[in-house]
Amino acid sequence: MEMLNFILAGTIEPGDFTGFTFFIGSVSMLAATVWFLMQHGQVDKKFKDSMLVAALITGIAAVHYFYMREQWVAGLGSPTELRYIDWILTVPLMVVEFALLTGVGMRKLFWLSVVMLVTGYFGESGVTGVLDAQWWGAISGAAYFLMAYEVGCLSIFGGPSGAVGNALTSGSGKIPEAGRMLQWFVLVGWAIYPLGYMAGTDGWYNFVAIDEGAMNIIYNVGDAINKIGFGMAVWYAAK
Ligand SMILES: *C/C=C(C)/C=C/C=C(C)/C=C/C1=C(C)CCCC1(C)C
Repeated sequence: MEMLNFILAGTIEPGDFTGFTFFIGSVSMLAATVWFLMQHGQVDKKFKDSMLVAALITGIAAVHYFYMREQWVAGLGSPTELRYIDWILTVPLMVVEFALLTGVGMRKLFWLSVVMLVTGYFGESGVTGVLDAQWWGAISGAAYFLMAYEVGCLSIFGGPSGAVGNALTSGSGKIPEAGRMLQWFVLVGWAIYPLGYMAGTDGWYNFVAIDEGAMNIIYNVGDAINKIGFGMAVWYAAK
């Protein structure tokens, strides 16, 4: 009963589509977590850590989504702090997924992800007052680009593959196939976030194209695709 109250507390007003996507986000993250944990028992030993990390990612997100929805339906606006706390925990765990799959060191990717998210938070929250959203966004975007390079996204188009990218797609079988999927997630799936950020914050274009409700919908869709999709790609390699 406690658990049910926790999940259902805070009524979503009719027509609050953003609130609805927070709700769907929390439930789908929870379902994915249960499923990844069940698959953990089925896969080969060397993939068990990967499935556990996949479950951790969606599990951490599920908890944050419950609270983010609470904040949103209470009329308290964008849950920016909870959002970035969720990301600063889950994105480095996605870096861990790369490392588990390839055995390649992940220090560089880890620090790039921290820079990407901390500067993104500064821009979106405006806490520093030092730079405008577009400049923090530009620094964050540079870190994102370097990450994409490092995991070999450019090699999709015949470009250089970077250290992690090399290890990810060399050889044959399911691991390089899954590696390619992960590269596509980073290239296309992760690009959803800077698009939402650019449309939802005041930038050099000097207008805010969408309201915070729409911005949160974009982030919520991005999270569902990337967090669940990442785990599915790893599961594909393990199966
Ligand atoms: C599960 C959460 C994930 C995969 C979050 C990823 C977030 C990003 C790739 C965010 C990137 C941003 C930029 C590249 C520039 C503008 C600021 C951010 C933080 C939205």
